[in-house]
Amino acid sequence: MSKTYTTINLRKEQTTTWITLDRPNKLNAINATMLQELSEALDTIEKDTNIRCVIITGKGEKAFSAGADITELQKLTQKTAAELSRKGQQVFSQVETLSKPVVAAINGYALGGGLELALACDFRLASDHAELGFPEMKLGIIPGWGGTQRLAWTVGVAEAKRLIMLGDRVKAEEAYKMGLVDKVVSMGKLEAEAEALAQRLCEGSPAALKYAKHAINLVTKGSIESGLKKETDFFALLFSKKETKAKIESFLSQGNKKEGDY
Ligand code: CO8
Repeated sequence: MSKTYTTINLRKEQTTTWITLDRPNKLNAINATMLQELSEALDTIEKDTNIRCVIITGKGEKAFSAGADITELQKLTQKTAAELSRKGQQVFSQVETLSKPVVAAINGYALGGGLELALACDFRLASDHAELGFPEMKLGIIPGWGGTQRLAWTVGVAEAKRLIMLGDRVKAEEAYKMGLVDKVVSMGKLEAEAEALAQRLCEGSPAALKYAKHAINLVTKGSIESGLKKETDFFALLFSKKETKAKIESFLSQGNKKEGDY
């Protein structure tokens, strides 16, 4: 646990470890380094029997994570897009299959890859100013880190199509009503609520929690494995299209603040 990371930071509180996505100036956008560091941190946490629960959050009050780092997406080819899609899927599957419960404390925007990370967690608490969504459509792409599969499993196919195909962004209260988050609290209470949930989880037997999580997750298997492969194929394919590059470039040069303007 002594390793120093550059894009995340780890904080141990008794039996709970906090992982904070730590690129606040970029709204905690997930770049390749962050994916790698998350993977290494999760490996360390898996092996440490003193850690019984994990909480993932974002630095600052603005964003959990605004998604994949769009400046890195700009350079992708069909081949490297497939590699990055698989890498993100593998890291988020590490979250999903970690033998300890993982809580997402959503402290602001959870968009695109940020929401995909939150969806891989076992529990999602959101601050009341958080906004969640999949803006990929405006970039001419689709969620590539498990979002097409885990969103549909979490909120159903109809809502998944609305959020992904229309790019509708939902506020925390609406996310709660549709089952996308488990509880909404004020920003000031988010940390304490996440700690309290982690404490309750730490009261459970580690083995029982591990097997309960594993067994419940089996409900998604079969379809998720083939779905993840297809998601990578489709995601990468979009990087062979001129329109994808054009949309990403246009977003980066002009910004895109108008909702629903694809
Ligand atoms: N990537 C890189 N930088 C980002 C991102 C991002 N996703 N989001 C925000 N930033 C940066 C901005 O460029 C800005 O940087 P700077 O100050 O240096 O110009 C800084 O963060 C602050 O952002 P804004 O000034 O834009 O803040 P606003 O409050 O005006 O707007 C928004 C907040 C609405 C969240 C806006 O930042 C936004 O729309 N961000 C992009 C959200 C988005 O489209 N996310 C989806 C990305 S695609 C994705 O996640 C795909 C996942 C699967 C990948 C599979 C890989 C193969």
